[in-house]
Amino acid sequence: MERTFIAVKPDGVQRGLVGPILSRFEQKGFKLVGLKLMVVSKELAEKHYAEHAGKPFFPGLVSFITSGPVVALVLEGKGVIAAARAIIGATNPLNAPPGTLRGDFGIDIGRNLIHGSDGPESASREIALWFSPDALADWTPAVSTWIYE
Ligand code: IDP
Ligand code: MG
Repeated sequence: MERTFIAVKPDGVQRGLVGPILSRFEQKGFKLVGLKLMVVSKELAEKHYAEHAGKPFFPGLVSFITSGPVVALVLEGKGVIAAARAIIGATNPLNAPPGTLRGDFGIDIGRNLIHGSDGPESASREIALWFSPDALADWTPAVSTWIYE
């Protein structure tokens, strides 16, 4: 089973969208294995977004992501990395179709509500960066056999 790292960014928390966002992943059938609310340090923000260091939007991105609490989670399921990106939608919310989280809830690229790992390497790196292994729960939802054949 694959795992991915998701974060509801400060705009999503401030706007009271944690519940609706988490619901979409739960309703799809993905399993929560890690979940916490935290204010992100500058150090963690810069490590998390290291691939964007040096880009014009980087300083604003780091100050935005550290500006209030985020909700960090790890999801597990078949194909969850790509499926979560599809549920989240395009980086620019105005290009994200209705039905995606960014398409339904966002307008500006710098207020696009959610982060989701973009591949297996970034998922492993980001999960290790945000969660210690003992903070992730190994469990089997009672409904598993009604989601997977
Ligand atoms: P992603 O979140 O869809 O994976 P990335 O290209 O990895 O998009 O960019 C990381 C985050 O940086 C975006 O979610 C967005 O918040 C911010 N960002 C990306 N490009 C721009 C930009 O051109 N202007 C402002 N913010 C940007
Ligand atoms: Mg990205």
